[in-house]
Amino acid sequence: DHKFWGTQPVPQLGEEAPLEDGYIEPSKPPAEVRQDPYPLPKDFEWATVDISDPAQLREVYELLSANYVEDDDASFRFQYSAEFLEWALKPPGYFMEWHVGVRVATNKKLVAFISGVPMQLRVRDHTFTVSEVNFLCVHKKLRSKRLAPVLIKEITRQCHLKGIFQALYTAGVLLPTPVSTCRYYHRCLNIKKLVDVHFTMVPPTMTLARMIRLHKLPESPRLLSHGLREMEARDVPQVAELYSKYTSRFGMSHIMSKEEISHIFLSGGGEGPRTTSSWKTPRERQVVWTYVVENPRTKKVTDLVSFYSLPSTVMNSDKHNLLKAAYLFYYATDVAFAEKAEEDGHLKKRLMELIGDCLIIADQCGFDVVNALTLMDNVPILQDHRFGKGDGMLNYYLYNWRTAPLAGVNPTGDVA
Ligand code: YNC
Ligand code: MG
Repeated sequence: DHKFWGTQPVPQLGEEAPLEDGYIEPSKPPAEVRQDPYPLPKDFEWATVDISDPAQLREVYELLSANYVEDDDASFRFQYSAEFLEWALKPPGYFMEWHVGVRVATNKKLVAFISGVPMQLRVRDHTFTVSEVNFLCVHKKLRSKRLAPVLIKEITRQCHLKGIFQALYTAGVLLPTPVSTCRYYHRCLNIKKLVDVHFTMVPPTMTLARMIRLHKLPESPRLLSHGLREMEARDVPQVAELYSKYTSRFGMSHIMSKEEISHIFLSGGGEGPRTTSSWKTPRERQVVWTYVVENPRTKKVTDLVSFYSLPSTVMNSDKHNLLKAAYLFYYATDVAFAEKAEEDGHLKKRLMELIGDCLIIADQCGFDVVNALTLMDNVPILQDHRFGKGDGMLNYYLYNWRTAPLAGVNPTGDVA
């Protein structure tokens, strides 16, 4: 049983699907929101983390590098870069008060963290502002002391203080109650290294050489001749429209303003101007890679594809210490709106090309693996591009919002 989650405005496990979508508990007027922070165990104190201060950003980076999410066998641990954290935590309209830290009172060491950022979320036909809660982390030495519920209650209070009463979050663990569940898939690029670090293995019916051959990719993207290039600031209006139209096809989506489109697809660490027509600009500490296809004749942006960099620490290899992983992110194509595109297989064909080019670019940029989830239009593409089914699941949760489950995978991990 869930001593904490049982008290929260979330659907409880086993509850029947609601007849109507809506909140679970009503929003509170500002005067009724609790004004003082929740009490922490003695020796600890709350501290808003100022991510704009490089020293404090570094502290969050270090806390997460040593204590954040690991896979089931403790072989790999996410190693979000400081540039990634800054990109994720400072979208347009962010609140510093939603970057909540816990410090040791005596020496001020940062030992726990939780964050929220505001976003517009559409769930079926309702659109509302939510807090996207992420980076919940408690130092390994302070685990199982019920600190996590205090952090969650405090971020909730900070959201309420800004007039936000709904939230979106994801977790690998099963809690009451996912609105959708996705499985991770992995496209191996650097086979030799992935075998060395036991990320994958050579099947008994295969040799390493054959496995490498099977996963070999061309050296340059196929859609270059159709106008594939890096996204630039001038593309923002067209990308905003294409993104919004494409994602309206799904049951749940992030509604993005032009400012967010620009932040999400164009900012994020990368040094140097994005004004080149090349597709492979060497950039230090780049977080997100975004490409568009611009029809050379009409100058219309017809496609969008992106991925981000999220490396993992390799915990038990003496050959390698970092697994360089790219995660397939948003994409969109106007082929989806052509008549009968889906029936005639045009949509799948175009997505195969777009995602295929993503793999080629990630390979050329030195990534070891490309990861993707069973969401958007990914499912039929993954197998054909030699993605392998992973062990990891990602559950999506809504706080204080009821809706019937959204398409994803069933609990055994098979595509529904
Ligand atoms: C989790 N990931 O079930 P019950 S994902 C939420 N998300 O409560 P204790 C979690 N709840 O079951 P520990 C959770 N993991 O008794 C555990 N819980 O009701 C629940 N790991 O607390 C758990 N980061 O402090 C149980 O556990 C209670 O010391 C137990 O701390 C947990 O960022 C944790 O995986 C995860 O750092 C902090 O294990 C710790 O184990 C850790 O005794 C490694 O807690 C890193 C890690 C989680 C990544 C993520 C999303 C977080 C969402 C939080 C919920 C947000 C709700 C919306 C709030 C805003 C509302 C508005 C408006
Ligand atoms: Mg604890």
